[in-house]
Amino acid sequence: MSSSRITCVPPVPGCELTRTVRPTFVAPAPASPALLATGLAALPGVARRRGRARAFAALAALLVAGCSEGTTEPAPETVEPRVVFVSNRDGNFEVYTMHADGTNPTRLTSTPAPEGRPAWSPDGRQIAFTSERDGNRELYVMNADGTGQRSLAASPAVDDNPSWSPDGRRIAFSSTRDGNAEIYVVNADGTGLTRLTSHAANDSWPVWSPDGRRIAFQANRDGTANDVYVMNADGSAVARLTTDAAIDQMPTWSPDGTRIVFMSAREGNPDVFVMNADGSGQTNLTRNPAADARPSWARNGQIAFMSMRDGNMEIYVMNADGTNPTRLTSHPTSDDYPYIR
Ligand SMILES: [Ca+2]
Ligand SMILES: [Ca+2]
Ligand SMILES: [Ca+2]
Ligand SMILES: [Ca+2]
Repeated sequence: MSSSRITCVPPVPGCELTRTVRPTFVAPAPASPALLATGLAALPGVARRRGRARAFAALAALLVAGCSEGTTEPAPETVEPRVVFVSNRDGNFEVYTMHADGTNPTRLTSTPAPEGRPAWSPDGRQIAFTSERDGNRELYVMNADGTGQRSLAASPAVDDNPSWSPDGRRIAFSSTRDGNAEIYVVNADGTGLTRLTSHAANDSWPVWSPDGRRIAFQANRDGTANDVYVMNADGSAVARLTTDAAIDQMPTWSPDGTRIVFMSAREGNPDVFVMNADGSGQTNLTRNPAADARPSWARNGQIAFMSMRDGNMEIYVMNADGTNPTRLTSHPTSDDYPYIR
């Protein structure tokens, strides 16, 4: 348990309060009677003159309208679960969450259609994912507990690979709505659709850098196999980061933005590689004869990925230098697309 400060804009005497943050934070906790009483004591004369009921209402309004979280500290974030993934263990592909040690797998979707490619919002309160429940692949967003599922920027084309901007306001994704896969950005409320790329090759798998200034992606612009590219968040200044003839794809940034982890088949089978954000220092982290793919880099430095090394698709975590790979799932069906935060 920890506490955080709530401050006021503009400053109001007595409005600064201390609140307890629960291990799993979903929404701001309602002020307790004790908290309200504490606050009332700081409002001179209110309770005496206007009566207890009206004073409580006044303080409640003050807490909503006058107080703003995050003016001195970031808003509280969800602690657990930290891994969202896709599995067909219940008959077809659905989105699940689990704790970072693999415990407490929880199914969030339940449709006859395939769901895929889940991505945490930066504050951990929402999950973007894809679903084919309306007949073709669309973007969806839901709360972290699976409630409130809604589609976003739907089109008859294939819409895929959502990635949140670090401020949580926008989602980058790929879509074939203009003829071949291009990268788009849309506001999290579905407005403001903007196309970022315009190239005859397939541009997909966009991932926002932690500082919000760049987007890494995969494309086959310079050959038949994908390579990893990076561009400014407005689509300008595209730069190629990998040049191997084999497939290089599925990039994800390190939490500090200095490195990019990706999948490459350059050593004969899919492995998880890491490189500096400028493309230098490309290094194989897995070196396993089975397929290793779809890495995701957690804030604590661990890298989650999918591997076939134990006979079917399972989810693993390892240290950022590739040491101590640890299996999180153990199920004969496919467990894939881990996104760890
Ligand atoms: Ca499904
Ligand atoms: Ca679609
Ligand atoms: Ca491998
Ligand atoms: Ca499995």
